[in-house]
Amino acid sequence: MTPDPNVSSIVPKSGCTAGSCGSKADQMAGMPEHIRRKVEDHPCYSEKAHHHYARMHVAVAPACNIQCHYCNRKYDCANESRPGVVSEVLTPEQAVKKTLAVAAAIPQMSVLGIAGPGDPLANPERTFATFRGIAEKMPDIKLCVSTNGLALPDHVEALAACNIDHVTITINCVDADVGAQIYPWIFWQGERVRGREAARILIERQQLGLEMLVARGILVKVNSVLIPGVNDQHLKEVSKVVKAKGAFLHNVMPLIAEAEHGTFYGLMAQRSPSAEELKDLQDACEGDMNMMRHCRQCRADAVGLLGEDRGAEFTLDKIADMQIDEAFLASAKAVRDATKRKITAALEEQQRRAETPAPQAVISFHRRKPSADEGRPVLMAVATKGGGLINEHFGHAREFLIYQVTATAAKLVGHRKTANYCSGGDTCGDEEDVLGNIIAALAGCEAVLCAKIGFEPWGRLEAAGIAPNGEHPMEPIEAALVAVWQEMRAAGKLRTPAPAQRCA
Ligand code: CLF
Ligand code: SF4
Repeated sequence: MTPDPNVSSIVPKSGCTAGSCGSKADQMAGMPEHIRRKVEDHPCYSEKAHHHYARMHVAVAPACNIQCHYCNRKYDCANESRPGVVSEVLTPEQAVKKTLAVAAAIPQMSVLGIAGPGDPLANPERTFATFRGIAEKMPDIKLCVSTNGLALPDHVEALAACNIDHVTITINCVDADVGAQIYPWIFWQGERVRGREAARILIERQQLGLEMLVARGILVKVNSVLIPGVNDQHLKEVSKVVKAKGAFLHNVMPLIAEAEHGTFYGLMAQRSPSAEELKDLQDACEGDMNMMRHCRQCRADAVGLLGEDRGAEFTLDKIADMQIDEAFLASAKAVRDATKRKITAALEEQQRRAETPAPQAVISFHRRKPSADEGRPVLMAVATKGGGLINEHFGHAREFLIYQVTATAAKLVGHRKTANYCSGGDTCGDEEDVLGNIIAALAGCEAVLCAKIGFEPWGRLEAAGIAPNGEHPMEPIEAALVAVWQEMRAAGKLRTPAPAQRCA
């Protein structure tokens, strides 16, 4: 099958163009208009969009047709969710009602995804009934699905008929010998198939499904779970193969294996990759493929911006009495449209500012030859609650975005989850040394930017060699990071080598 040239041509030849690796706005500049429209408000397919747009998942798909060694059936599909998380399974009718309620309350919501708790395409009636119900009531909401790929070729036509523009396939290998170490069995044509043959069939079906989707002009993201000692050496090859077949984006996610999750890998003490191993592999694949770095491995019933979970606000009992009629739908749509216009204007303004000529200090710095140390990239952490702004108090942050910053660009390279230091009340931190754990999580970073920060964390961060910075509240993240880099260089702080890198 021939890939749609419009899709494969937008996968960058190199992940880093013109030295501004993180700028997805630049990436979008070269995109065909119809592709740009597909990704500009999808929080997973566009790093820029993830600061502004929300997604929700509905857990309508309980069954699965394969077994992965990192999965325990008691929990959600670990191909897109953190293992150990359980979602309440909804009927398609309940799922449609919940989606209407969320889209009315969260006007930044642009995408409805089905990602579990089993495999959506192993539950085709429930999955497609949900998609049809939502498409009928809210045609402006993008529909998205994540699958292990075994049943995918059987459903490509139905996905296209539902106007589904975004499909994720979890592809952990393209070699059956590797696959046999990940998948003990699949359920195929009414029988349980085991071992290498199971992996061979699964890989064949995944690749066929990928080709069929690309031929239909559907954007494909490939998720891969990085399993040290099993597929870590192999994923670069996976990246090359799926790129050649026209996949749009590759998302390498770390294996999470804990004995208490009861998975095969958890029980046999298979280790997870370190943050540094994950980043190294993402960097290695980036030469060949457009890599996703902002995935939060969200749950099968996640609601909100990536990284936040507002699911508890929309349980079935809370939405049971909602009256949803034509007027309700029209007014929710009007609010969503207005929100999208606002976000688009804000992004255009950010882009305009980024394109204005660099200040004199930056120009003169580039004209004279900087020493290698002075020009080195710096890892910085950012506390944000969305909108692309530095707008979160240090003590309230539950995660920090990690950027690699140079003289002219800031590239998102990951995120680190932490407990929040001030959990309410008069006191911050506790005897478990929450602050110490946050500082440990920020190892390798040389600065942390936040809207505000208290005296105690300020002192301890400084003592740990991480410069606290509350001087850019409500400013756009990337511009503020570059400004801080310039300040550090001007102060001679970049003459010293970077601390031991333990990247996101
Ligand atoms: Fe959901 Fe997945 Fe669609 Fe996104 S999630 S079905 S593509 S709308 Fe996104 Fe969540 Fe990562 Fe998935 S952050 S786990 S990549
Ligand atoms: Fe579990 Fe998902 Fe794998 Fe099925 S595809 S076994 S639900 S991780």
